[in-house]
Amino acid sequence: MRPVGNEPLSRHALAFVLAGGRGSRLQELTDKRAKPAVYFGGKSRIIDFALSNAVNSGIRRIAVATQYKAHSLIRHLQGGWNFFRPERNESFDILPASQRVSETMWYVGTADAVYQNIDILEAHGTKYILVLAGDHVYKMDYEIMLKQHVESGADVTVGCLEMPRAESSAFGIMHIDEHGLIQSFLEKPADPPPMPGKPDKSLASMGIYVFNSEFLFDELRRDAADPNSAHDFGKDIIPYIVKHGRAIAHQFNDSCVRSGDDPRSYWRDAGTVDAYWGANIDLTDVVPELDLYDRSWPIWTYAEITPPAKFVHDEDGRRGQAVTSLVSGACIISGASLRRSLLFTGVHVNSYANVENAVIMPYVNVGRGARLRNVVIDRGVRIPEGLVVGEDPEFDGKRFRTTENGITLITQSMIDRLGT
Ligand code: ADQ
Ligand code: ADP
Repeated sequence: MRPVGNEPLSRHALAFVLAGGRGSRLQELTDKRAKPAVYFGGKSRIIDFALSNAVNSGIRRIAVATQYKAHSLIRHLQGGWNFFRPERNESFDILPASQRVSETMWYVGTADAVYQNIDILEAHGTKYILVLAGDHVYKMDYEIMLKQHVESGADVTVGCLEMPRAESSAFGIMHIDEHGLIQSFLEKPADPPPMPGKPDKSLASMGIYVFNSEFLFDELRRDAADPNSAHDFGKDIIPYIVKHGRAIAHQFNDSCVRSGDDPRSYWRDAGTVDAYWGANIDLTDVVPELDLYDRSWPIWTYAEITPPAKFVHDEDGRRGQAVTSLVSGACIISGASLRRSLLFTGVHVNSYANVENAVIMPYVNVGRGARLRNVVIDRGVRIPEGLVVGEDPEFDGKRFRTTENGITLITQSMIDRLGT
């Protein structure tokens, strides 16, 4: 298929979403699930943002590579993302690492995850392939990036953003010239080089790339034959193209969002417990930076059919109430008080409980009289009656996982250990 006339380029692109990584800085939140499957924003999982961006940008062919603890992720994808129709030239492929090439190999690195599926990608025959990371929360119109890629004649176009230098050593860091040509690329440097004239900033790769498909296949085959390669985009493929070809930066900013109801750009890694808590709690702001209510850029997801959230008095007449909070379907707040909190589906909060600055995943039960502050609570946890968290950091640290910023992560196995 070749683009004709003014047809959007997205119709000639396939989005290949890398969703196999653990995201170990999220600690126990990724013990049972990959980072892309971690819950975010009350109704969604992290991967829904990259997938929604793809669909909202007009892309109708998507492949998702999974590896680490993929069960929860695969069930989510099958439940919520199965609406593509082959008869309309649409497709949605879930590609678990399945030893398709050799009998002994899982996906070695991110490039290998694409390489092992080349035959499937060739069969789709799209002119462009957009490689995406499934583990960031952001809104971005990929059509704008595809356009730049085609107009600049780049071999690869790399999405990037300015980031505080102090936070950028977990990223690929680049230098570009005045035309956006990438002149150097360092994968996760211990001491990230600053941007010219901006000593506190570095230009970081978002881990998203646009390639012409044929060029990508050639590069992957070259890389696969290289015994010294880790078969990773950030470590191998991108640095090689920077040296031997034309790698061009696509800078993420407000102009990468189609001006709809909400023309502001938003991007978060949400890769640590602190960042994860912060990004979720920010949604309770009166005007949050990430507008989930923007109907011009909906975040699609698998949503259970649930009854409405319910707020009731308890038997003593105490009000069940929530202020500055997001409360999802099937939650019941009975004689308890919530402030600045985000509740996913099916959370029950019982009488005399007091909850503040809390991110609470689906189907948690908060027992009577519990006082919880500055917490992230994993799915299905049963908080015992009267538990107090967030008032004595030292004591919290002994029983749960507390972060530098004083956020406490609570999982069911930590609760189970309390009794012993
Ligand atoms: P990292 O984020 O550290 O750096 P990586 O761990 O390779 O890169 O993860 C990238 C994406 O691939 C994630 O979405 C992850 O879930 C997925 N993934 C990891 N291993 C996989 C595997 N074996 N199979 C399938 N999917 C896998 C990269 C780049 C940096 C860039 C950052 C931006 O290398 O240059 O700055 O992304 O976050
Ligand atoms: P998480 O990301 O929290 O692991 P899952 O989507 O895997 O979320 O769902 C978690 C819970 O769903 C499990 O603890 C289990 O009780 C239930 N569950 C697990 N497998 C299935 C299944 N095949 N069908 C329905 N429910 C399931």
